[in-house]
Amino acid sequence: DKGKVIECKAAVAWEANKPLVTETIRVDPPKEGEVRLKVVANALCHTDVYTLSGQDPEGLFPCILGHEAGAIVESVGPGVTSVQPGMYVIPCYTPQCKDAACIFCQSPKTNLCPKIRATQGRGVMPDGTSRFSTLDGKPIYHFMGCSTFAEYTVVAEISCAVVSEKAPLDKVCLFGCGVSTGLGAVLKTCAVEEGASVAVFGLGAVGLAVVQAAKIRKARRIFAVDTNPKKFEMAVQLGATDCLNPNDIPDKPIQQVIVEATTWGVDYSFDATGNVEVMRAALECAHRGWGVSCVIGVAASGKLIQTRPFQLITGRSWKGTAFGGWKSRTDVPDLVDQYMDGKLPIDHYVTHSFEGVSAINDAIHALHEGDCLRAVVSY
Ligand code: NAD
Ligand code: AHE
Ligand code: ZN
Repeated sequence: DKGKVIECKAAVAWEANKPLVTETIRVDPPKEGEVRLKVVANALCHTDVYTLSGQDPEGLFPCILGHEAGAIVESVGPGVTSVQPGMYVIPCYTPQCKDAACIFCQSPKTNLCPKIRATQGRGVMPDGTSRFSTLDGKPIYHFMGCSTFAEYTVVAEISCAVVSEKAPLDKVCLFGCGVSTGLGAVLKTCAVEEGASVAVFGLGAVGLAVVQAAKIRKARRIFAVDTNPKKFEMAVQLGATDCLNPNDIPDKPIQQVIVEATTWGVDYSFDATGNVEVMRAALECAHRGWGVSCVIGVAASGKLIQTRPFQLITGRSWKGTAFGGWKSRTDVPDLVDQYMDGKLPIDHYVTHSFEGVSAINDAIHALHEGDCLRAVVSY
């Protein structure tokens, strides 16, 4: 079907806070520098739910959400050289253009390639138009440069991480966002060292991947904090040494509990909740003199973080991570290879599996239920 419009099923978000509607849509062929993908499996990340809820200032409707997927290249547009039809790819919302003139791609300090960020945030492809439309010709917005709640999607070539064709896409799709992010926050953004103490707030797939990576780095003590105690079993399996439910300790701020348990606080802390009060607690439980706190969670529109500046004066620092700091096209294939070699297990994050695009609403329901880490929908 190269060069032709494809009609296929997609779960369309028509408006905020409404269930997705399964529609037959039209997917245009890829233009210059673009790639059309057959999406094989999609895992639901909390961020999709957040945008659907209407709290994302960049949330545009109608759109096709989804950004944690495994796919096969269907066809490529003019000028595309790094992927070919049939290749296995993970679409990455943080692209990597690798241009010699891209100071971000050339810097080892960041993964935040800005090449297509502006149009991505406006829900369109780099030429300012959409490849998705309804059967009666109304355009549908893209999302995070991925839009994987559709059987076929179009993404930029620079958003495609080529991975092993032996990889099970219904598992390695997790490397498209949450699991990579939690792992990278520890291994890359904070470069946690052996023997460090760590606290992680929020034990969804992102926070649990923080625990898993802290264990890989041989952290000495790993505090796992969640208001949902169902999450503690997996946290302990992955290496948490102390599980804390703030609701069990109503008379003391959770940061105080962690500081008292460690004398001066933890070397590294991570927010994986998106709650700005929790971000403050995470900063304030960091070690006097050198503690680093990393924001991973995405807060709702209009929310601000706060703390006493004294917390920073006395040596704590606040940082954040997007996609765990991984340079997507370089690093994601490596993560997949480590998984394939049995060195980086991730199957435990897949708690729910469904079939067909229309089951994405079931995945959303599962993520809300509280015992779901990742719900994977195979198309
Ligand atoms: P999730 O919904 O599966 O997990 C969130 C967890 O936080 C749940 O276990 C919940 O019980 C817990 N929680 C909620 N309120 C809490 C509180 N007050 N104290 C302690 N725990 C609390 O979500 P996820 O998919 O793991 O994503 C986590 C966050 O990370 C989301 O905000 C998501 O948008 C964000 N995210 C950011 C990036 C990035 O690159 N920065 C990437 C992926 C996801
Ligand atoms: N659109 C939001 C910001 C959303 C946000 O911060 N997204 C994270 C990724 S969440 C993945 O599940 C991120 O990495 N952002 C960096 C980027 O370039 O988007 C808003 O506030 O406008
Ligand atoms: Zn995500």
